Amino acid sequence: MKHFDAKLHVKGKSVFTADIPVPEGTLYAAVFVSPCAHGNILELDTAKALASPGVVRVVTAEQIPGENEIGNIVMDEPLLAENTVHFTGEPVAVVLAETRLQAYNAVKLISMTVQELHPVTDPREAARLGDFIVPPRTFSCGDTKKAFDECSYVVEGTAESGGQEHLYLETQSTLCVPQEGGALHITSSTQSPSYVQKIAARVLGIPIHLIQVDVLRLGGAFGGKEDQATPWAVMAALGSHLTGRPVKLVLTRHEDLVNTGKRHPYSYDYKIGLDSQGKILAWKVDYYQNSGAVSDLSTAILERSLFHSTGSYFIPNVVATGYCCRTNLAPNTAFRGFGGPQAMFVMEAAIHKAAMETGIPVETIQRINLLKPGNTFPYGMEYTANEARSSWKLAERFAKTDQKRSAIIEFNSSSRYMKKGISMMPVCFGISFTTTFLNQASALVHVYTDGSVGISTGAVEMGQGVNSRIRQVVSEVFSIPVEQTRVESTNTSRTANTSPTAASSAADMNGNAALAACREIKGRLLKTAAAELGCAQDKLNLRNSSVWNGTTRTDLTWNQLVTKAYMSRTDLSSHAHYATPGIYFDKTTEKGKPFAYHVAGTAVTEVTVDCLLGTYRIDRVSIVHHGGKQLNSLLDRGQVEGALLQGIGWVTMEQLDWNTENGRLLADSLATYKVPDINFAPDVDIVFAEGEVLPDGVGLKGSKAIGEPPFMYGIGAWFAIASAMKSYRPDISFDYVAPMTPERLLMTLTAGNKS
Ligand code: LUZ
Ligand code: MOS
Repeated sequence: MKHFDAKLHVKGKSVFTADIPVPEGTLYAAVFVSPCAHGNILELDTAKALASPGVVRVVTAEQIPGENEIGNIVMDEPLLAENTVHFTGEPVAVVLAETRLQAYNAVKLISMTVQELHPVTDPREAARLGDFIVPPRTFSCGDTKKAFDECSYVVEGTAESGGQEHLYLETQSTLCVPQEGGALHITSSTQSPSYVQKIAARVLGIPIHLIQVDVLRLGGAFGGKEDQATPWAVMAALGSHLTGRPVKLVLTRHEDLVNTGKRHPYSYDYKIGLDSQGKILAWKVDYYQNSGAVSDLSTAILERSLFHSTGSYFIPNVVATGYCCRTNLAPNTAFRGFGGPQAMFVMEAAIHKAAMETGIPVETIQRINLLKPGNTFPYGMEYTANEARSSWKLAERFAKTDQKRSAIIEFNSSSRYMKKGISMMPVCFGISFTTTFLNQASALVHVYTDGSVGISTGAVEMGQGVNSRIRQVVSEVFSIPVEQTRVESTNTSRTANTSPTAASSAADMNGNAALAACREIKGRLLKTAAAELGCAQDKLNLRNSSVWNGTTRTDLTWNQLVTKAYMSRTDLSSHAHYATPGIYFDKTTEKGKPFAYHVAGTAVTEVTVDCLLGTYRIDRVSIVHHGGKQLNSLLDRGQVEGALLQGIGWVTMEQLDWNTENGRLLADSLATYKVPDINFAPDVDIVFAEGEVLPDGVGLKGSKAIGEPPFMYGIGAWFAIASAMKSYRPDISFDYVAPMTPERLLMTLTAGNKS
């Protein structure tokens, strides 16, 4: 079954927020943002802007009727700056004008005098200054002190991984339309309609029920719209509230690049201890997270790093400490993997360095330390699957790694500058929001009198195909064609108190809620059928758009049954709630069972590096992915391929740099920020293997979450490139900095060259 939006997308008929026809009288918003990264506001002059053609109002912090606070976890985020600015691109004033051009022209007339202060861009500098968003947090198990003393090898080092721009095709967009009685209808390109609703209510000082947030679909999000759609939506709501007119706010690409946060860059210190065979006995790691100027989701992202501190490996003695370092960058935020990729990168870096220093092959250290059923993670949860090991073994067989390694040795021995490399990348990713209470969802299902079905859930369609999956499972329960079902827009008045569509869990949770609602309706329908047919209800079932009695088809069709039920005054609607069972976490001991399950798999990456030019080609990635029972193989393939390429981009070509003097983003356009395109994409071979059987009610009909885990297969590209570099220059030493851009590659290869 194909993604239902595919046809609309290729015809250009899909509707995004910016496409919605605006009501008469709509005002256009443009935002004046801080031009500098850190300073005290001495003077803000909006008079010229207000006097310019078409401008109706210029909104600044003091006009906010409720609280100037959009924080969700830590209350440190003003909607509009007051007195001080903390990052370039921080919103200061919102101009409302009759046309978009007039609004943008007026923004240029705003002047702000700032007494500039020193901007901090480096998380280690923030750490030295003690500027943390929350106190440091440590996960530990065993006795590392004692274990390091007993190790045959102890290897220490540092590493760094860069940020990443989400580059969703649709920039942050909102249309807010006032309703009677002070109510507002907000269409927002958000992953979190309920956050937009809650924060808008707080900023405006009105109850939540006056605000309805509606989301039809997003043009990509990747985490970039989990928290960071909120400010723009709330600015539009504020504009509507103050003027009584509809307000549309759509960021330009440049604004979106500069004003919104990205994946967190991390700096790392680590120490790894091994026995003489390569068994890892001890692991100590410090994460210096570059959180940006305000907290956003940084604390939750750091927490996910701590949960993934040992990657796919079992290590008995661990101390992992994380620091949320406050810097003067746009608030860094959720991005596919949510701190997991960072933790796995430094784990692999440490293993690689240990291999280089001990002479034990990298893949040996990796393989012998893979998780086994019965192993316990540092946070106290037991690993019950055998997937870390089985996917590794299958991947070796599937990709014929032995043959490939021999072929690479042969190729490299006869090729002077072109060198091939290969790596293995095991991934093990915990599924569930680590914030336990977020693991809930609800659905509202209506069966209409013609037998068609309307479904509302809290899930937001952002291209990942969650609506297709939900339609698929709903059509299965009723045993009707999928065309007879429809998923409505995500709307806070139909589905309330929703968790963000995030953590790879939206299909699992909202799909299960929809299933529960459908089963409820199905029960009522079968009761009607039993009365109608005069037979026992427990023998009846729905199959192929008809009622069946055991193995015989009755004359009662789905459509007739629905009509009969309606005529006998049966409720054809149902609301249901789903809460992921069995999860808990105790933050005082940092132990518990935070995840419903883990997703594991292994990728084999092959590359060719031109060691003279510094360029490389990712030739092929072969993946064995344990995804449970596949629900929709095309959607799964799309998610694995997309996530893989995004992961490869993160560790190879996507480089975000900031000017350390003034804190300004240098890669602020698509001329300077490069993402992988189809020409860069490797051949991808994927084997989907079922793996462990999930308990009932966990996962969606036996399938596992798939949005984020495959991102981390991309990390293998860094290490495959490293392996090619090493065969060009065996004495090389790596600094373990991602991304490995061609420039960095050349500089690494030529470091210490005397000639
Ligand atoms: N968002 C969130 C997430 O709020 N909590 C999480 O644990 C999470 N994990 C992955 C992606 N987004
Ligand atoms: Mo996310 S990183 O919004 O699942």
